[in-house]
Amino acid sequence: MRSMAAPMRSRRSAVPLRSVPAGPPDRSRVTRIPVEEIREDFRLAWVSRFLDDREIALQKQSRVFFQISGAGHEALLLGLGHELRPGYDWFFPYYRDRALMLSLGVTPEEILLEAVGSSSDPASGGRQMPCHWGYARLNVVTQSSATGSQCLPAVGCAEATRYISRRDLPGCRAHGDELTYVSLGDGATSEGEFWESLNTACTLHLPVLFVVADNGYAISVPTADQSPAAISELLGGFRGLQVHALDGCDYFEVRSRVPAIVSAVRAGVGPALVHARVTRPYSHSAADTQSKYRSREELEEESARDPLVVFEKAVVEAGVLRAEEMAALKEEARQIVQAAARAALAAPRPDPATVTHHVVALPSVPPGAEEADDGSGEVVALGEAIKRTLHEQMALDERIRVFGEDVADAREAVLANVEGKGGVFGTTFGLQRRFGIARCYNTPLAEANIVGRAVGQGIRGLRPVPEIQFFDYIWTAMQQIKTEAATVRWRSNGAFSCPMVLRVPIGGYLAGGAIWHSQSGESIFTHIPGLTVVMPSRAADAVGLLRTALQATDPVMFLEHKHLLRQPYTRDPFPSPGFQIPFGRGRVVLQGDDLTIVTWGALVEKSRQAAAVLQAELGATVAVIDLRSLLPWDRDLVAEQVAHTSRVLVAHEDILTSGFGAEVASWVSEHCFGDLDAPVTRLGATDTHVAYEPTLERAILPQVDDIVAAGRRVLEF
Ligand SMILES: Cc1ncc(C[n+]2csc(CCOP(=O)(O)OP(=O)(O)O)c2C)c(N)n1
Repeated sequence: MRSMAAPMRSRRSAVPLRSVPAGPPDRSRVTRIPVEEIREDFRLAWVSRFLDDREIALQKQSRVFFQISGAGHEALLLGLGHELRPGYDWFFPYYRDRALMLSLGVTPEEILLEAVGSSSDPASGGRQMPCHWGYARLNVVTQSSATGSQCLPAVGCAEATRYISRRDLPGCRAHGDELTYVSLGDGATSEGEFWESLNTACTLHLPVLFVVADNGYAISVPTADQSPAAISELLGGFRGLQVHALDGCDYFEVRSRVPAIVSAVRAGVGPALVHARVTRPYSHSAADTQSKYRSREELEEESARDPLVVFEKAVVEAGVLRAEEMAALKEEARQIVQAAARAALAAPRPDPATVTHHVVALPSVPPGAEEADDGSGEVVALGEAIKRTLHEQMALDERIRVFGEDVADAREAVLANVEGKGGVFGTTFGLQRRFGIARCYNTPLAEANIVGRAVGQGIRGLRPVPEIQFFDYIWTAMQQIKTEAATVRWRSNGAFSCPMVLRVPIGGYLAGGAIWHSQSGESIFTHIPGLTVVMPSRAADAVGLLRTALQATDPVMFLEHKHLLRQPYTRDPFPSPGFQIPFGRGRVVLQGDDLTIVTWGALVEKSRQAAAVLQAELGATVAVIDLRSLLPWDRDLVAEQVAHTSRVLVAHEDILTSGFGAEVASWVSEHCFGDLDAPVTRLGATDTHVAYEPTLERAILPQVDDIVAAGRRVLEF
């Protein structure tokens, strides 16, 4: 049965690698590196390895709750560290980048503080698993767990470098030759976000250093099962990308090859990708047992290439240090880790009362800002109001950049001779012409790319305004919205934040929009802590909310109802400059005594019409509340109205089941029960998708008659 246990031969052609050189060693590879650096890195390599060992031991004692190692990646990362500048370059690391963190100046104690979950852990204060790095002082950006999702924010960060370094912007800093480092495993190169990031890094010639640390596996899946060839071979068609394959187990090879690669990126030649073969001597994580899927022979073969073994052998064979000196360095590393573990174990644990800290920081709006409108502005509808506010705010704040599919006017070369596009709804019309292509630009047709790049720019202090062309196509950006943008502040315990105003045309009543252009679905996003979700239904609200959104330091989802953009009933005088609307503040559209309709978006106007019918038919006066802001939402206003009318109907365009009305209704039932004279009632679309043919669409989406019927039921209960 021996053949069954033998390691599978790789289907793909191997990247040529040198491990321990056969024959007489080339001494100069070693001797040209200052001996102090060799000592320091050998010691750090062992600090890294001993940190792994210590975490594994502590996990067995239930004093650490997860472990993922950096073992086998040390030589690559320490070699790279010499060319990278902490607090100057920007870092979007992978969880195996333990040795790089040490090289950049993270202390062993800081690393263990995250492993034990201490409140003193600078990366997350006990919120993230070990090895989810994040050190603001070093420009190491807080890391999520989603493999590959770091690549697009990294590209956005590099875009920010270019933009910021040419301007003097408040709160933003950049150096002309800084680079953005992003690393990932061979498995993560299968993620679409990686490819989307390469696309933009190459198109824009951005200073990004991609490092793929290829240890041959993604948990138990061999690299050969992930892709048809080694990543460095697959990338041949990426014009402008320098691709380098090297032996990441050989510290001296990394030291000799990386300087030229990095200086080309710094010089502005464009992005580079290093594909480094490394090893994985420990299992994927403490939850994995690699002997279940890797043969003994394979593991033995790999252990001969262990970078720590290769490092020592090269140094001793070159006669630079003696074996005893290497042993002493190793012993020093052991002591360093022991002391760090003692300190980390004695460090304070987080206070459970802090779990709700740093979810979101709502922007403060000056008192009276909502009344600060003299009504003298030109009367405009919702879409025009949004457009004018973008113009106004971009003129005031150079940190704002608008980007997405079709948002620009036209190619610069033809701009003088054409009208310009400015978005499929015309909302961004004229922004490129007025502010230039650096401030309003088109992106690839790739929603994750759009939002992910906004994440990186927001983290750098810019105020990105990405646009998703239609809500119906937002899903490929979901990982960037939910996993990245919304969690940045919380997962870093407040060390990082991610401002962005994500503008999203939404909703139906278009007669023909169908399933792919008419969906709602705001409740999916109101379920995401860290996001703010607003949905104005008229011009003044749009202006006031957009001005506030552009001052937020966390992501805001700004939902623009397509059907409302040009409706005359959304028109208002364009508000005076000081006018703003705080998040979480609803508006009384109609006063009434007998029933409160709580609504938002397109149903505000329909509810107003329904209220008139109910008054005419039943003599009932109906209050209509436009929430405007869904996350957070105005519980106080709703409670006040329910106390006054004792009857409430929650009406929305989104489908009924798990619509946001369910949240409002359940809150009212729980907190306003004593005020109610009738069951809290909900109205929404049928639990279907939105159809194309107009009579079908009418049957699906709530109409005025439906609101009247539901209102009547509540009133007559
Ligand atoms: C998007 C996503 N899918 C799945 C996982 C679970 N997961 C964590 S690590 C990992 C394998 C990653 O392999 P690779 O990128 O090769 O890195 P390595 O662990 O080998 O260094 C997987 C599947 C995840 N974290 N994120």
